Formats: sequence, C-alpha cells, structure tokens
Amino acid sequence: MPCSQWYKILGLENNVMTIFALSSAPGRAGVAVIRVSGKAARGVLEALCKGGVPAPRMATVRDLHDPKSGQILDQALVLWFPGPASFTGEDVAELHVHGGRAVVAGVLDALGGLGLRMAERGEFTRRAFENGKLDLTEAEGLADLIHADTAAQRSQALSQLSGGLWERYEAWRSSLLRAMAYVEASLDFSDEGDIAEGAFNEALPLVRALAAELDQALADGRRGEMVREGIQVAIVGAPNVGKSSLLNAFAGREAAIVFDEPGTTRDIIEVALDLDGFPFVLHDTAGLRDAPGPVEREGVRRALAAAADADVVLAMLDASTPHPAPLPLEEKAVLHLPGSIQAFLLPGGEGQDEGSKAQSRAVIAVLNKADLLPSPLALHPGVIQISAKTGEGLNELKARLVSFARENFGATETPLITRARHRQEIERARAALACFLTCAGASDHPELAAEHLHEAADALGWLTGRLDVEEVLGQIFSEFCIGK
Ligand SMILES: Nc1nc2c(ncn2[C@@H]2O[C@H](COP(=O)(O)OP(=O)(O)O)[C@@H](O)[C@H]2O)c(=O)[nH]1
Ligand SMILES: [Mg+2]
Repeated sequence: MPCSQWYKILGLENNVMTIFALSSAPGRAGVAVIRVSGKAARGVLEALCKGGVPAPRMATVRDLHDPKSGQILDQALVLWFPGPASFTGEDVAELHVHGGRAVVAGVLDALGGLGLRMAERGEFTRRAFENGKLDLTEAEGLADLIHADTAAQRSQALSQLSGGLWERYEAWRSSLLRAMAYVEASLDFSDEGDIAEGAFNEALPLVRALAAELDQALADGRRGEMVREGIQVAIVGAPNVGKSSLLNAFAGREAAIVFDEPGTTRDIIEVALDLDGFPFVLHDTAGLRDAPGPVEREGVRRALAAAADADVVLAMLDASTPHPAPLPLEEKAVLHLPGSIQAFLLPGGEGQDEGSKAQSRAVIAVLNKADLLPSPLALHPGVIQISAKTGEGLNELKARLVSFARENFGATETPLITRARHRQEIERARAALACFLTCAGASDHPELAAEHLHEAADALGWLTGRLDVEEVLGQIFSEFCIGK
C-alpha cells in the first residue's frame, strides 16, 4: 500500500506527535526494544503487524513487515499499552525485535516512513512527567537508576524512583501551605485585630517545625550526593611518593603514567571504583611542591582544588625518605604536606575551607613503598603502610575506604537530598522561612512576611515540579538517552 494512504489512516497530525526510538542500547544484541508513544501507536501496530494488534499488556509474537514494501522485517514480541495505563500515559507500543543491526534499522525506517518523529533525549520520560505519571524527583531517580554502577547507587535511585523523596518534599510543601493559609486568613481579617493576630500566630509553630526539618535534611553530610556522584578520593602528597602507582594498583591497569621523575603527573586522572557496592572516584594529582614550570604549577593548583573538593584525602608519604621521628603519626603526616594543603586539612588551620565538604572530609595517612623498609615501622594505628608495587596493605586501605562509606551511608535512613539542585532549593526555602520568622518577630509587616512564605513554597514546588518548571525540565531530561 502506498505510504500516503497510511498517513490518511493514522492521521498526519497524530503521526508527527507520535514518537519512536530504540530504547535498548545501540549495537548488536540478542533483543532490541523499540518504543512508540502517542496517538498513532495503535495505527502503527495495525500497519506493521501481521495478525493485528495484540491484547493490551499481553506479550504476543507477530511478524513485522514494512508497510511500504511489504517486506518481512522480523518476527517480534509485541506489546500494546493503551493509555493512560502506560509509561508515558499515552498509547504506547513496544516492539521486542531481534537485536541485529539490519532488523533494528529496518523497523526504525518503517516507523519513520509512517511519518512518526524520532524521540529526543528523555522525551518518553518527559511525556510521563507531563502526564502526571512521575514527578521530577522520580524522573531524576529513573535517570540515576539507568546510570547506577554500584549497589548503593541502585538502591538510592530505586527508592527515589518509587517516590521516597517526593513523599517527604510534598509533606513539607503541604505543611507550608497550611501555614500560608493561616497567614492569608490573618491578612483577610486585618480589620479585626484579635482574629488576625490569632491566625497569624497559628502559622508560627508550623513554620518553625518545618525550618527544623529542613535544617535536619541539609545537615546530612552530603550522603545522597556522594552516593550519586561517587565518593571523591584525592591522592595527594609530594612528587614521587607513588600516587600514580597507587591509582594504577587500584584500577588494575596503567591509567596514569608512573615515572621516576618528579613532576610527571600534571592533569588529574580519575578512575571509578566499586568497593563492596559503594561507588568511589579516585583522583591522582600532581605532586605538591614549589613547581619550577608554569604547567606543573597549574597541576599543583588543580591538585589542591581536587583535595578541597574531595570527600576523602589520602595523604601519601614515602617510607624510603627519612622523616623526623616520631613520624608518621596520623596528624603529623599532614604536616609534611605543603602549607597550602595543610591549611585546610588540619582542623582549625589557617585558611581552612568552609562548607559541608570540609565538615565531612576524612584524611587517611598512607605510607607508601613499605617494601623498601628493612622491617615494618611501629606506626600510629591510623597510618596505613602500603606498597603500591607489591600490593601489600592495599586490602587494608580498601577496607578503610569501605568503612568510611559504611559510616556515612550504612544504617542511617535514606538521605533526602541526592543532587545539588535539591540542596539549592531547600536552602532557598530555608532562607525564606528565616526571613519570615524575622519579619513575624517585628510583626508590623504581615504582607511582607507572607511574601517570604510564597518564596519558600516556590522553592519547595521546584523540587517536585509542582510549578512552572519549563526551565529545569530541559536540564533534567537532557540526562536521559534517546528512547527513555
Ligand atoms: N619500591 C617501590 N617503588 C614504588 C612504589 N610506588 C611507586 N614506586 C616508584 O616510585 C616512583 C614514582 O612513582 P609515581 O607513582 O610516579 O609517583 P607520583 O609522582 O607520586 O605519582 C616510580 O619509579 C615508581 O615505580 C612502591 O610501593 N615501592
Ligand atoms: Mg604521579
């Protein structure tokens, strides 16, 4: 049948609004999944499937053929999800085809030939959001689940996908809305002093309780963000102590150049590791010294920045170079690093960086090249003796990193913040509540106080997307791949 007739049958407008994409990873595979979403989805199945549209949600084998040429494309498992009981909330068809390149290309061509549009990144999930199937935190949870590399990331993403954050954020928003209702009532009754004051005062304990909850959520040591992004570990120390060798030993490959010449490493090299289900990102950095050249100086600057951003700093010393006795005690190890890094590693040190990273950062002193010692040193128990060359002590170091992860993420309840976006909005809401409470104390500008609550509600609304959200949408959905 000529293509133009299919346009007629499906309705041209429906076709361009109907999207399709390969939802499984590209490349040769046993099975590939192609998704279609939109009003024309049913017509697409009628056009492609010999034997008609399967019963809803019943996996059914069908021969697929190209409606233009009539050629058989594959024998596929076909699923039909009439909206709104589908992932996007629209009519959805799923074609589980054999994952050969020619099969997938043939089916995609046939769909394009029907006038459907190839989906953009994250467009299926965006439609699910727009149709109320997911809120923003659940959509982010889905993106995180697709990107999850470790068990900890998987379980955090799953809890977020099943509404773990949404529930708490909505509870905050609804108690804020109650407080706002009291404040609005007090404005309405402003002619009747007692009633107005009484209503306004009802709002105060609600706002105070909410402010306390937000404070508690913010003081989480960035646990959620750490799981999502990986625990950032920076290896720092003087040149030639064996930082790059340690990175390579952990990575199990020559990720960084190891050379018996100070100043070899300039760029930061990162390696992602899964230790006992916890995600870590190891950063190899340039050796800290007063560097002779501008390139190495830039390397040192980057090393310090990486250490400042790290959750764990491995402060590395070389066992084969003499250290003044009774070294190395854990804190003293830090004293052998250049002043600039000491400043923020030592508690209360000059120029120590502020903020949540600094509060939760752990420093582990590592004495490398233990193989060169005639006999093991009697050390402070906090110091780990290793040899990046022989592998000695690496298991102990891994165990220390895992126990850092467990202390931070182990038994405690799941965190309420998993992204910088959440933190920013909660901080904005918290600041607005503080302004409200200050204003309420001064008590002569109830309208102004009410404005602050609106600001807080706006911030909390952005968390779940219960507002005008166009701007955040692009950013969130761009993290998805085509077909999700
Ligand atoms: N004997 C011994 N040599 C090591 C060890 N770790 C590194 N080295 C050597 O020390 C030199 C500098 O190593 P490298 O990893 O490049 O140090 P970096 O400058 O701190 O990155 C190289 O010659 C390495 O082979 C170790 O555990 N034992
Ligand atoms: Mg190096």
